[in-house]
Amino acid sequence: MSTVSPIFVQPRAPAAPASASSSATGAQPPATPAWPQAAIEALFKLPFNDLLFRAQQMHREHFEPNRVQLSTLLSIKTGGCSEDCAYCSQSAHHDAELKASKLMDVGEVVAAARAARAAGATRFCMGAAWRSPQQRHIAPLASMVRAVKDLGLETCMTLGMLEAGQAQELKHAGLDYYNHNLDTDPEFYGQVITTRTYDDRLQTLRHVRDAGIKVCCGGILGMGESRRHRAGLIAQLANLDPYPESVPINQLVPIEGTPLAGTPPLDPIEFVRTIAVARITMPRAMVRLSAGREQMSDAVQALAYLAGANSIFYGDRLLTTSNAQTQRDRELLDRLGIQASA
Ligand code: SAM
Ligand code: DTB
Ligand code: SF4
Repeated sequence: MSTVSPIFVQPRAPAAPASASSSATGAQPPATPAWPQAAIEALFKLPFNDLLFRAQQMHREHFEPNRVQLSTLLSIKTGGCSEDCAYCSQSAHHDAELKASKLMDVGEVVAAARAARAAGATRFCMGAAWRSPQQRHIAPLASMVRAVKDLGLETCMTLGMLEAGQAQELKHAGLDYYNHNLDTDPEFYGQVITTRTYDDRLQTLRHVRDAGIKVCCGGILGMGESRRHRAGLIAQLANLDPYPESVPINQLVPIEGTPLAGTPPLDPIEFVRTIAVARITMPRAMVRLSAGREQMSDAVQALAYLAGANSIFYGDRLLTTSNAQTQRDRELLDRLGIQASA
């Protein structure tokens, strides 16, 4: 028997479907949150088996249980970023050993996208180490979107903060998703990033939503935050109206030369709990088991799939660090009887 009242862990109102783009105001949390912080903290406190059972039940109501979507990442502009995100190798404020580079040519991007498609990916995510793109970058970025889409891949970009007009131009080129993470709880945010505010992030999310681009928004676990902060991050995401179509949950990849390099690793059970809580509170979202999989055992990844993760970054590299290798992923998915899906 659970010690937590089942009534206590119900949301105040049914969570908004990810597809229902009802609100013209986009990403602002509503006045009465669908998921109060206390209800999310109560989910975290459930016995692990009860939590995973609920998450798996929720997963089966909305998705094929044995399918995982594959996205491949490419860093199209690496390093030299003016932001000071404490986890990131690409910040000019830190001393990570990294070769900075300019924006790639469209031809190189298309070659990488072709290789990703051949390996089985259905979405191609292009990431740039910018605080925000300059207007002169938008035309080449739009060409990349068009060319990758022509290959039959879904397109995703993550470029930092976007103005409303820039989001509209990328939408016009055919951009399907924009990745812009809230990363952590608003209270903990200032300990990780000082060069922008939480509201800056929310404003870009509104611009993306208003342009009709699907939102990919999640965070990082294992930065030294508390469980209350993890619950706070999930509350922020789940109370977006509508909540994101795609929710990447990253585990910190500690990188030498960054302020978070020596952070003690997060308990893997707590990581899996967070995936389960994301699944329960955002039932129709694709929950992506993102950075940190290389460092995870097969058993922890299997638990994350059981908890409702149904998307991964697939390919030997993330942005500046290595990912779980393709061959290992193929073998693990095969051992689990999980198929790749669109
Ligand atoms: N500059 C853009 C931005 O910040 O939105 C796009 C690129 S940024 C690298 C994309 C996301 O990668 C970050 O928001 C963060 O969640 C994740 N990330 C970066 N470094 C990471 C690390 N060392 N471990 C885990 N996740 C990381
Ligand atoms: C996201 O949430 N995780 C990805 C993607 N969106 C852009 C990035 C992970 C980066 C991991 C560290 C690195 O390779 O630099
Ligand atoms: Fe720049 Fe993005 Fe890295 Fe922050 S996470 S330093 S914004 S590239």
